[in-house]
Amino acid sequence: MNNVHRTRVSNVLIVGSGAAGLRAAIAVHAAGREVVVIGKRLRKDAHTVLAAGGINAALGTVDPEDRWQHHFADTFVEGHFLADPRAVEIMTREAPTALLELAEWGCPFVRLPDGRLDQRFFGAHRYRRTCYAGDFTGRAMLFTLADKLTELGIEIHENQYVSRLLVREGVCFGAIALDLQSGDRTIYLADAVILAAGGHTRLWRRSSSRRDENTGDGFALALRAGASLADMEMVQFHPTGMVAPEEMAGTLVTEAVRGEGGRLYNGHGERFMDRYDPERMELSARDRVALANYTEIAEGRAGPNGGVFLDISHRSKEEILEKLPRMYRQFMESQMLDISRDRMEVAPTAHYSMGGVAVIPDTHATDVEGLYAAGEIAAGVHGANRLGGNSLAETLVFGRRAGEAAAAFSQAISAQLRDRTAIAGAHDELNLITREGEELARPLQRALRDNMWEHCGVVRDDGRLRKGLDRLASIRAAAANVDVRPSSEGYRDLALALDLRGAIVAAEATLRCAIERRETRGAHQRKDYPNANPLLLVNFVVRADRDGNQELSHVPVSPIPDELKTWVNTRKALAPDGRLLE
Ligand code: FUM
Repeated sequence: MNNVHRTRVSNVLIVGSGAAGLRAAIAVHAAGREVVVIGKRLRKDAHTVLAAGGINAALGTVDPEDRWQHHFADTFVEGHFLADPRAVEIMTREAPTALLELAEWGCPFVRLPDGRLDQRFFGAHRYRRTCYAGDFTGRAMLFTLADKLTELGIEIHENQYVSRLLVREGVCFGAIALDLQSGDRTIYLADAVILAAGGHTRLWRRSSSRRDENTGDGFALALRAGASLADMEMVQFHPTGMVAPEEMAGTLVTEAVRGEGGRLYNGHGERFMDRYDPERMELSARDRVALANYTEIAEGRAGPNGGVFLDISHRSKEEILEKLPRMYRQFMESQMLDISRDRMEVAPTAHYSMGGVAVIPDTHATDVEGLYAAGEIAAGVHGANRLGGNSLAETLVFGRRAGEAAAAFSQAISAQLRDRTAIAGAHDELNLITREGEELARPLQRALRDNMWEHCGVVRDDGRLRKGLDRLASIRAAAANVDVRPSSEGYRDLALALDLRGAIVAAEATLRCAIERRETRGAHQRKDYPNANPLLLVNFVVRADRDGNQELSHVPVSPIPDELKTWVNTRKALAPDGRLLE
């Protein structure tokens, strides 16, 4: 049996090299603790690079009436009251400072002629509060953060696949990682670990994530370590993903297109949003626009490739090239389509995990001592529907907070005990999974993605969800017999098998929560329960027992502070459904 490994010790280990992980690393360093970041991909190629349209902060540069309390109210109301109010408060209060700090570090956000940061509209925001760098905002942010890490001398280890977090008597003390090129194993020992490993939206056939990212492995790692997951049914479908060519289907068409005036039409040439939200039209909330697009398609008013049309051709080519350069290139390169002249065909695509690892809002500590979570992997901020631009704000604000909390934890403990049995167990698992088998991981991953798309998509019902769970059981049985061998492609086979295992765990939690939430709320559209149920103002929580069996419970949503109720009620009055707070 192979138990050979290197050891790397630091005060804090960060799993994930996207914006949340890197911002956390800077905070740990600032607190005077040593930190190492490990990521599955290359240094500047985490999922954050795909975040396009912008990052929200109530700076009030374009609309001076804006306040963080308005941002709070927009986020909380459009999240259908399911978010943790404290988490929303922290994010909206601290986003301006976090964003200005990044601008100071050199992030090339677009500026007004007077030098202040420009802000554009995004869906369901009352004011223009989305700062941006063209339509490649995430990439600009990630590059700025990565350069800052270089300046500070913080190490990022690339191509590291974490197969297990190491836990001793309920305390996390590191992780085992496999180098995807060489197969070398490293035991990363740390006083505290921050998971910033993304979500699980690659588990749907149409997804805005790339191959082998956002596969739910972070959720599985956390659950197995003893943490709990919350609101896993809350998966955001972005209204506008590409539909063609087939290999690009699901790729994001940024909301910034609608922010810059883009209009939606169905295959009959009707501008249909006036039937769904006549006030806000294309700048309605994501859940509503996604459902509108889905409905137009499902009721037979689609275009030739099964989508609806997004049109920005009324803007000049110069404006499009300035504000939406990536979109221009994306359609030109893939379809030879000039979006300054022709309409884009689009359809909903799985985009963001709004549920995830349950954390304490202030510190982003999980239920496991020494384990923190930040970014898309963490639950709490978005409730049942995320506002576009809030994810990048979340990465900066809670990346910093998790980093500070993990550093403080590291400072406070007097000793960190390792557990040789836990380390040996992590090796055994990798050894056992490497063997000949009858199945291949890729086709099973595809089957899982089809299953989630068909049975747990934009619109759901009990029958379909249960079928999804049954189908998942057969995929799980087949996955036990997957062929895993080191190949010329490095240790891809092993990573695929591990990804599949994680994906099955994340999919099960999602299906179980989706079955249990017998109501329609935000992105969770139940055909058989078409209304919101006030009794279900709860967060569903998933835990796993020693054998991995998932158990579901629920807890009431935390109450909203009195001083924020008026802001929420004022905002609520602008959106017709739902209730005013007492
Ligand atoms: O459409 C977009 O640019 C996505 C932004 C977001 O999800 O925050």
